Amino acid sequence: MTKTTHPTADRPRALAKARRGQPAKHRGLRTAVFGVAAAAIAVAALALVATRLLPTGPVATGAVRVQASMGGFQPAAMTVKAGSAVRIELTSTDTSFHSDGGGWHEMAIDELGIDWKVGPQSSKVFEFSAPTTPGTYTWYCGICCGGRANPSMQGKLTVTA
Ligand SMILES: [Cu+2]
Repeated sequence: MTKTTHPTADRPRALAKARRGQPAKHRGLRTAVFGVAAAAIAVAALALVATRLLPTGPVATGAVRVQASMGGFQPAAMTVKAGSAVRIELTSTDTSFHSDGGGWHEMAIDELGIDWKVGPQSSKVFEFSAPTTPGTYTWYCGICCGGRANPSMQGKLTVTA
């Protein structure tokens, strides 16, 4: 026996080297995971902001844009001429993630037989003939936030002579 050094004598050094190498690798992984998470959060935040900015495109030809969200209607009042043809572009600016109504909103006027519904983050154009006699009507959304009883989910249609 001439060899005095055990074959695995330098094992601790190898282990130490491996341990030194490991954290760097894990740090890289952690950075990657954090980066992906941060990017996902940024995208989610942008999506939320985007829902507030919708819609950005031009309104449908000859239509009045009415935006509906959990906060109410915008505008919440409209004046039309008696007997006139009215086009309304109804838009829901809410996402489907809303637990109350799933982003759906409604514009209903019982007296005029109007009951229009629009899905999350979408627009739809509706047409109707204004009544021939002047008056005021209340429109409402019965889908979200307590439905018809909720004063913020209402609007006023004024029909003038
Ligand atoms: Cu609603």
